[in-house]
Amino acid sequence: MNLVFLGPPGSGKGTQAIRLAEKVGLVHLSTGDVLRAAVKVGTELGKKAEGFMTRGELVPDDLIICLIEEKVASGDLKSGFILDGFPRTMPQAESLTDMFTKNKIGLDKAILLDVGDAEILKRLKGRAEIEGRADDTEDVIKNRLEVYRKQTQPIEDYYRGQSILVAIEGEGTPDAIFERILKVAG
Ligand code: B4P
Repeated sequence: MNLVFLGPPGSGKGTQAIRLAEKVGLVHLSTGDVLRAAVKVGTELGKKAEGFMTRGELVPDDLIICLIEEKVASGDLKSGFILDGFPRTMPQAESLTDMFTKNKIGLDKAILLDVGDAEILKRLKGRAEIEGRADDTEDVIKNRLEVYRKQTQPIEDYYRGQSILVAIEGEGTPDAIFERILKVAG
């Protein structure tokens, strides 16, 4: 099974993708995790990405698309995957479709976690206290939500048009949400 997880920042994409990948044996690829690791180690990619991430903006498409192209070419995704945090712009979504067509990979579902802004602010402020992520301050969270609406939300319609979008109610306990996801992707 090949899946994409969509949803605003703090919607639980990472939380749920890790659980599902483990339960059904899929590769979990989070572009946010890859970027944070690159920033930590100080690679070229990390140096280029850091400022964008700290401001709550998206890292430029060419850098991210390159990263995913390498993954697809490596064959690591051959036995099923969850893409978490990619695509996030229409150019990324269209490039992904091209990459999949070239490599004869099918996308089964795009799972959208639906969560309201008040809940998102609450969750991310909670994470800031625990993990201290540089992009979890109130101003940056608001910017990330704005960026999501402008740049990422159009992707929902793109996958709806391909009849693979499945919207899941993303509020509730992590266990309750996981049960909802298992019903459509378990
Ligand atoms: P991400 O790492 O993808 O950050 P995110 O959108 O905040 O999602 P995350 O996975 O961390 O949070 P989750 O919803 O699981 O991206 C970070 C940055 O990297 C971006 O802003 C951008 O700059 C850059 N980037 C990444 N991908 C990119 C791309 N494709 N193109 C360009 N730039 C890119 O969970 C959040 C919190 O909620 C956690 O603390 C969790 O414990 C909590 N939570 C989860 N489920 C809950 C529940 N049911 N109830 C209560 N709390 C819950």
